[in-house]
Amino acid sequence: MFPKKGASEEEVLEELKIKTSEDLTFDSGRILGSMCTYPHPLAVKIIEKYIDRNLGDPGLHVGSRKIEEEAVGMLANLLSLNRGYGHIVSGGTEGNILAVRAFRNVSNVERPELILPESAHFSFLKAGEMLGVKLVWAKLKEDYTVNVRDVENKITDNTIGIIGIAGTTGLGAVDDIPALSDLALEYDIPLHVDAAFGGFVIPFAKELGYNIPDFDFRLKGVKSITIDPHKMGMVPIPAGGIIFREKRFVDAISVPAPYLAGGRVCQATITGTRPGANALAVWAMIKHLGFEGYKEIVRNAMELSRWFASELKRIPGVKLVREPVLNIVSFSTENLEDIEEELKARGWGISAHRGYIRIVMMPHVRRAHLEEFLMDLREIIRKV
Ligand code: 0PR
Repeated sequence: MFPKKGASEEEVLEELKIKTSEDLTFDSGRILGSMCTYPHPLAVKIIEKYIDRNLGDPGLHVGSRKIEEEAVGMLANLLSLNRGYGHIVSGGTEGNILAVRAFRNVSNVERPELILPESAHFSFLKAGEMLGVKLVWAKLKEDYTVNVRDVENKITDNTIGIIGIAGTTGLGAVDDIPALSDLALEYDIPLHVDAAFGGFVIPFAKELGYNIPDFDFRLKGVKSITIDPHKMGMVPIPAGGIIFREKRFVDAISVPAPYLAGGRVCQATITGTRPGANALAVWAMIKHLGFEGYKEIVRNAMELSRWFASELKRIPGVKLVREPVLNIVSFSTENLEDIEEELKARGWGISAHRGYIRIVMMPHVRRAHLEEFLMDLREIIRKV
């Protein structure tokens, strides 16, 4: 019911406190299956300070618009591109939708088709439905990366784009993007890389010596990349990123908004009014942490996931779905549903809906939390 009279601040805050006490919080160490984390304190400060900035009207907030451009530029650099075009958006979903929209709009195809791995995130289901693009699913290999030969077999005159994934949602697997890029160049079809999760992991992990295939704009067939600061980038929700290699892709999704303060303004994003503060926070975190800072975050996350995977392997009845590539470890057990239920009853924030339990070593996840989790898991497996 919409209240007739307002309550005091204290009353409102108290009611919220009670109602949100049901939420799991990141600092509890119980959230093990999420791709989000508690944002960096500097990013939180920035959100509060610049909460009123609206990138939907860039003529009003000229400084913020330039900062967004710089943030996009730095993300492009991280992804091996001198100059990129794009936006800080609401998340990986919007990034992926914009890429499919751009590919569809630059193509001249009546019945557009998109080829994507069976492991693709469900945001592409939304993209396909909203944009009238038929999704053509490519099979996976035994290691859960896309079967490039199957992708090739599915190319037709109607193919408007190919999707590769650098860090799949379920397993953190990285597709053979170099091979997909070759294919894309050979058939002259644009390749979009969904690095919503992997974008803030792979560049640092490679630098640390982990053997992960190239996935970024170094590969000439890659025309766009989704990279989310609100996952491993330590920035508050909402903060996604979409970077295009060429301006023509952004032009293809831009609509005029001429009455806005900037005059002759165009908008390419799905959202109109959108938070400037989050784009500023992306900029600030990159400036503050730098490559070295993110590398340390990724070093911990990667080392923790290797240790966790080796511990899991020692538990009878537990099977890793595959060796971890990034900081995601997924495993299955017998009677998985019963085990999931019991883990949840003990307060663990996990899910097993894909037929396995996915643990993401986000920055808030510590070894002590995982040790406690392993103890519970061993005990439950013995019982069930
Ligand atoms: N692409 C990939 C590879 C993803 O994993 C995700 C999200 C997206 C795109 C879409 O990103 P947005 O959710 O930012 O639009 N993957 C996470 C997942 O499904 C999202 C998530 C995050 C789920 C935190 C739960 C959670 O607690 O696992």
